[in-house]
Amino acid sequence: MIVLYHNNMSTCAQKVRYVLAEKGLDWESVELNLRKGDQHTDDYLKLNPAGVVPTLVEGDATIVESGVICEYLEDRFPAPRMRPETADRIAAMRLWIKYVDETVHAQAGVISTAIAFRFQHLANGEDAARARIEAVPDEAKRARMRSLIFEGIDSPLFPGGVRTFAEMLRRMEAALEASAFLAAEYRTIADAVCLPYVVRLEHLRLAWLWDGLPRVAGWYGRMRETPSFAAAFTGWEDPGYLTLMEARGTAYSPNAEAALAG
Ligand SMILES: N[C@@H](CCC(=O)N[C@@H](CS)C(=O)NCC(=O)O)C(=O)O
Repeated sequence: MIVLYHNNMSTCAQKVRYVLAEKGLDWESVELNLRKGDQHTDDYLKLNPAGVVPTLVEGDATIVESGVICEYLEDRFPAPRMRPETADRIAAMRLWIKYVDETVHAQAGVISTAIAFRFQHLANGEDAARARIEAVPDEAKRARMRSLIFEGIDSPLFPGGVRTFAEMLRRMEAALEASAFLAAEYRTIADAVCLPYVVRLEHLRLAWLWDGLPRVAGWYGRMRETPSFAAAFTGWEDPGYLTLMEARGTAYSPNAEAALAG
């Protein structure tokens, strides 16, 4: 049995849920409340020493890192195929996994927290928010959280976040010139790992970022129509998060535009 430790709105969990759905796999859900800090308990840190979701457990195998988990699933359950067939295209798929993990993912945290999630952190007062920040093991991450939670869209980190997404979408548009999906003529793990960030932009009312990028718009439409989309995304959406992102995203969309222009 596959057990997935995850969170309903986590982008990295969405990637893995999408691959699980594409492969038609049954799995058991263990949901962690990331706002309460479930990811920092001793038991969970034994599974995932970085204290993040997702973690996949299958028998004796414990697999961390969403991109690695997706490839593990591809190796264990090769049908339907989600890896290109030639070495150069497999390399292209892996570059997407590396790019979103190393560059895009942190910036999703930047824009989501600056625009919307900071209000959840601050809901119980500044002291509670500070305590939550200090529980994060990584020093650089703590510094980032302080700036984003207390300064919001005025954080010096915010413009770089918006620019990263403009660049990601430009790269996607270029890749989609060569093939219907990001690394092949069919959906691969490259599509699964990029999709959550495009969904997040839409939730934050930043879909205007792909105005003028018709291939991205077409790709997103096709990805949304797959049955796996409902299984990985809409079926898990938290209405409270969506309302918050919509309200704050609408209010701050002009600031994001200004950040991009500046
Ligand atoms: N590189 C990791 C990143 C995982 C990650 O940052 N997960 C986020 C949710 S999307 C998380 O657990 N955040 C909780 C925290 O940082 O305390 C992966 O791809 O699995």
